[in-house]
Amino acid sequence: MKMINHPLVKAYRKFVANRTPHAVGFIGQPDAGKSSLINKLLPKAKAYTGVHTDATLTAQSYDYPIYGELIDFPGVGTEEVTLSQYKKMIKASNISTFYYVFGSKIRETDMELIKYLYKEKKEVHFIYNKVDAMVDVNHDDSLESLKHTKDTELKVMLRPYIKEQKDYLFVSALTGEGIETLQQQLKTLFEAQYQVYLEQYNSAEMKESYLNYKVNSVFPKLFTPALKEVISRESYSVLERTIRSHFRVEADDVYDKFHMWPSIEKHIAQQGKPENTFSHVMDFAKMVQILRSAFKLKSLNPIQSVLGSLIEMGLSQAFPAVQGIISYTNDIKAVAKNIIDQSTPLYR
Ligand SMILES: Nc1nc2c(ncn2[C@@H]2O[C@H](COP(=O)(O)OP(=O)(O)O)[C@@H](O)[C@H]2O)c(=O)[nH]1
Ligand SMILES: [Mg+2]
Repeated sequence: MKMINHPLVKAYRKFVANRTPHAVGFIGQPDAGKSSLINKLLPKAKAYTGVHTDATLTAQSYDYPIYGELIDFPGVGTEEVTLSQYKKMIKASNISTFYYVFGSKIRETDMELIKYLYKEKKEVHFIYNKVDAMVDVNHDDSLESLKHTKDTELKVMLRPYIKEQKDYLFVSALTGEGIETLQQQLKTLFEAQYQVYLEQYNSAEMKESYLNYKVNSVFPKLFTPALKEVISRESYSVLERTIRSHFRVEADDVYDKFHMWPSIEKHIAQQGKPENTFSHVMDFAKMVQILRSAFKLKSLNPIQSVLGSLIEMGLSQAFPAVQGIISYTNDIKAVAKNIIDQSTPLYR
């Protein structure tokens, strides 16, 4: 079966990844070398480096081999991005693990943000970049003792807020020093995240939540002003196509599953002759209820007028049609579930 590259499978992989940890953020001081580090880690990445890079206001994402992403954030403590905007950006990103990159002394703004990261229960690691340029002006301290001084500075600054002992990873994006260690850490990190992704991918809850989301979001595409026309002409193939393509299910997939074509029309026919109706008010309420439970809708506001025009045409015709549409949607949902059940979580 061709489940590996099936568009539905690709979409589901993305859905799962977006709901599980799949990224590591590089944040920290402006000009510390965040973008340079990403370029060093991912030779194919072209993160923009240089003096004015921190005018970049948005975080940039770079694919990590096999699984995950490295996210290049703008610098902390610039005029372009205020601290509160920065916090919002972190919150919106949903990233659980960060590398905080330094290229010079810890500042008040750094501390503010680090405190925030811990408050938000983020995993934070520290990098001291440009270790190649770390020289003692008096030339009487060895590199080891300079590193020791930096580590001590970090520990002293963090002590009031963080119980764990935190050390710098000393690296240089220029000479490559420490990059292998960083790569090892990232590998371990992404492997752990990938395990979570695998479990989630195969969980019944995640599949159900994806399929329900699809059912919910196809609704506005079906209940458009054109629906009245479709129902009165009893030509449902447009709706069927809309539903299939929304689920990214192809005609062949449907045939494989049913060995016959399901159709809205067949569903309508199975329901038998509709009763004659007396009360439009009651029928309207019934239709709303059917739609509510079928689509788990919170608000029917956007389709009120569509429902209104269905009622106008006489419910005896609209009712079975709406139920036929719901049944067909459930058929396609079952086909989609079948495809996902047989698919592999292979990410990239
Ligand atoms: N000496 C030295 N310079 C570096 C290193 N990493 C980055 N730089 C330079 O520092 C400047 C800022 O780098 P960039 O990656 O844009 O920093 P960002 O603002 O944190 O993304 C650039 O001119 C880089 O060439 C390093 O490890 N050593
Ligand atoms: Mg940058």
